[in-house]
Amino acid sequence: MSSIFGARAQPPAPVSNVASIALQYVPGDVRDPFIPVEMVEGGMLVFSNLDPLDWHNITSYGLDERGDFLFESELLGQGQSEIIDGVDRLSPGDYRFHCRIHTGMDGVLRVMP
Ligand SMILES: [Cu+2]
Repeated sequence: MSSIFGARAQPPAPVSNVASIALQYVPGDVRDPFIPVEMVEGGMLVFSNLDPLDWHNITSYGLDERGDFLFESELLGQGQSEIIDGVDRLSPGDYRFHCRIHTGMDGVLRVMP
């Protein structure tokens, strides 16, 4: 079937979002009430820092076979957003992550098949 995008077009990757607000990830923070960040395998995840007071990022606890982080964002200031590198390569499962500069900012990303 042809489309306006042409025969070789891929459907757009589903986009999920996670924000940081008041030193917590929303959603995804490990504290009660725990609601993981959910994304579809192969999709995109956008991180937005909505915290007026601090810079934040997202870094996986897990490492790949080369010793690199499975996924990581840049450090973002207030109002900045970024597509997180590496999440599109994750297999289904739960992945813990944290902020590089704030101990206690911990979250979980859930990749769904
Ligand atoms: Cu932080």
